[in-house]
Amino acid sequence: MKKWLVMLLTGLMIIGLAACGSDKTSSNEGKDEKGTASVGDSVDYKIIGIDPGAGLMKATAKVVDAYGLDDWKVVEGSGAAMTAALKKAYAKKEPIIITGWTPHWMFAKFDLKYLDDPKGVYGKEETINTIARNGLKDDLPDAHKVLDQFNWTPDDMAVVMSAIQAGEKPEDAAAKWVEENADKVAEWTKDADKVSGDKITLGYVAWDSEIASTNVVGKVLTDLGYKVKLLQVEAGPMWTGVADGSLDAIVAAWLPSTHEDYYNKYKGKFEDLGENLTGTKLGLVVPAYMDIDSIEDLK
Ligand code: PBE
Repeated sequence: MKKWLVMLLTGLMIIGLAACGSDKTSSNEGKDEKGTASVGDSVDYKIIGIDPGAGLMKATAKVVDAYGLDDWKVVEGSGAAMTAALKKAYAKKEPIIITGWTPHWMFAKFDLKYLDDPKGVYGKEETINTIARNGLKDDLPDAHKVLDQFNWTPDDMAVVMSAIQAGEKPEDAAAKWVEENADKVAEWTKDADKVSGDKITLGYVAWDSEIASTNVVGKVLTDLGYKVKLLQVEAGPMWTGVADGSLDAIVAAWLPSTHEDYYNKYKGKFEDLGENLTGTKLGLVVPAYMDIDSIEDLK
């Protein structure tokens, strides 16, 4: 190469670098005092949410408000899209913030942490309740009895959830759990008589926790002789369905806060059969390798 060309190019490079450098120092937006990118920058100010009807999304909107996260966007999607995004980010050790809940298989599969919620916007530990349509007790008393007696633990649910996550069909994972937990199932079916082909429809949303529970209860009712239909719907229609009687029951009511709006809207139009699981949690969840601990760190 000609000497003058080398000099020209070198000169241009120096000017270019200087321009970049001055650009960096003049615009300090989104950088902390050390000059490193903020958490917000690193995830494009996005919180990966789930389906818009979920109580978790409503709670997260309140969180954004309460903590003044005005620059942030909660991305709508689904439980499956959220876990897919998490899986992808985790594999590359990239930062990601998701809306999460317990019980969920993701805590067994990935090393994750809940961000502290010092304002307590996500609320306290909740229960998952079973809700029956009005009149179910008279129409299908044995199913009603089973639904009323159904209760298990987050650990039980985790077994089914993890099997599904590992690739088993939900109905197969549920059948296996039912087979291996005959004593628990015997408690749920105590004093319930066999039927022959009575129809029952259970509604559920495609949240991993509810896919697991609904399939297990569906299997128990099938074994009792019911012709069971599991109907996947959105959260709003699930509550509307059990209130207007188009669904016979749901085992997916997160109370008292997550589904509070739905619960209050249809109060009197359904029968609350009480809790089937205790010890749930909602919140913002990040991989443990991220260097933040509190929702306040997002500000
Ligand atoms: N969830 C799982 C649901 C209830 C079950 C926490 C995503 C919700 O937010 O409504």
